[in-house]
Amino acid sequence: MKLRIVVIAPENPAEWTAGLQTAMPEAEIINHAAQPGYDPAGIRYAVVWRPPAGVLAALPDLQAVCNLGAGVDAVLADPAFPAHIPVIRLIDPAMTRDMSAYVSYWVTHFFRGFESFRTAQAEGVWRPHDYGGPEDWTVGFLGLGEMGGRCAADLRRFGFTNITAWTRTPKQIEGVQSFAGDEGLEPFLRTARIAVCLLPLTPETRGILNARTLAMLPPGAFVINCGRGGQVVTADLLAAAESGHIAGAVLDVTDPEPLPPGHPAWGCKNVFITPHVSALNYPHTSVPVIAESVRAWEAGAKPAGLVDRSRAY
Ligand code: OXD
Repeated sequence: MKLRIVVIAPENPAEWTAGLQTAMPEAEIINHAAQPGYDPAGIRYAVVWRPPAGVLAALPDLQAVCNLGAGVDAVLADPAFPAHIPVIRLIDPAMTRDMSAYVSYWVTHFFRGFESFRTAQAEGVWRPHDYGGPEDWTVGFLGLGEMGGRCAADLRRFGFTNITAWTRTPKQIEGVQSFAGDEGLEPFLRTARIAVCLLPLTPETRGILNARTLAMLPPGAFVINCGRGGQVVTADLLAAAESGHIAGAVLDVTDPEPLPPGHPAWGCKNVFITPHVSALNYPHTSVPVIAESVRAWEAGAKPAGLVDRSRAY
């Protein structure tokens, strides 16, 4: 019997199915959306993005879930999803590269004060300003996984010599000052002129950026959130941005998401919203990674990105 894999993807399921079929001719790839009534027996893998609750629990022979993204919170949020099924998050080098470019763009935007040129242009005024050096700016990462590590390394190439990171347990990465655990959060926040959130969403990280912790950032700090919307208490961020304590923020992820029309965040002039596009995944780069994970699991090996379900990332 052929290896059976189901694709449960809300966007472009046909493209993902076709891509996987080409990469894995040895398998039967089923498109959940287009093949209603397919036989769930013998399906060993589900390739998913935000699967509807209960769908995975209906696959009796499921061996592992391959998530079409780095954050697996939506899979783990399904109360019916069996606790023993392994989940593999996507580590796509193209997404890691794109995230780093996105973060570098916004760090540059904020530290060079590019916004003021927009204002000057609207006034028709030639108004250069000094911006100091990147070494004067401490960029602090909340979360230092695959993506955070790449962002930190790339920023160092642009001269950001003061890079810090806050993680659950201490991490040693060249050129990055590590802070960890509950006791490390305040000293980490106190120095971060630009705080970049790349954390997974877990019960511990939900609401981690709130009125109390935002107040620990230096006055005039900037916040970039590319983790999950639930990590920022939006009302608290908007209040801090309106008071000027937070000089600017960019939210690529929001709570709720998508941000509904009329939400106050749309109108906050120093908060930029991008619609969850910091690092998109495309079949031509992600499918080979997924195929490798499935083949590794079939061969009894541990694929990169295997989630520790006790930590939820
Ligand atoms: C991801 C995402 O989890 O794009 O990779 O949000």
